[in-house]
Amino acid sequence: MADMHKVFVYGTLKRGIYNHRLLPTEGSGGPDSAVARWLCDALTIETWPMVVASRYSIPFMLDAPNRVAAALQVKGEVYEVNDLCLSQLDRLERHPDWYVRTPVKVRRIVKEQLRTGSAAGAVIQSDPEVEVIQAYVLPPGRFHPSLLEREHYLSEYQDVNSDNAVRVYVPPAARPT
Ligand code: PCA
Repeated sequence: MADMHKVFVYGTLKRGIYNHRLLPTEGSGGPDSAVARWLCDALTIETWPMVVASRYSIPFMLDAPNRVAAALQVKGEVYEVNDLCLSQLDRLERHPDWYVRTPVKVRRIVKEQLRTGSAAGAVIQSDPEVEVIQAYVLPPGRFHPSLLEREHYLSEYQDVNSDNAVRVYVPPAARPT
């Protein structure tokens, strides 16, 4: 069997969002086709400053875990992907020249109650087991240091159609060359 790799995604690769097409969970698999399998939703153990930045409104986890006062734990999804799928993700994120695929400590979310109605105030419960999974984060030196001085960071990236959407993501194909 081909090697499989676990990836934690927190931005436009999440289900329902633009780049999720690069995680073909319906794929038949095999060495010639990219295939991904959803394993769980997860929450980072550490706080990470997550911002939507650049003129293209791109989500970034900035590589400064547990170092920024207002940063939050980030919620995302864990997938198992084959070699071809991983190489397509690396190409999208321009790893290692832009984002860098970096080990991040996460915990599986086993249950989440909506913060509405009678369940108001309920919190995300997560599995005590910690796993170290690779995620695409932006290393120091590739972002302006002032991005670490914000008073608010995201804990969950949403696309423009959702309530806490910030700005509209501009996919690579729509950017001027
Ligand atoms: N794609 C990667 C990193 C940020 C982005 O938009 C992801 O979803 O995890």
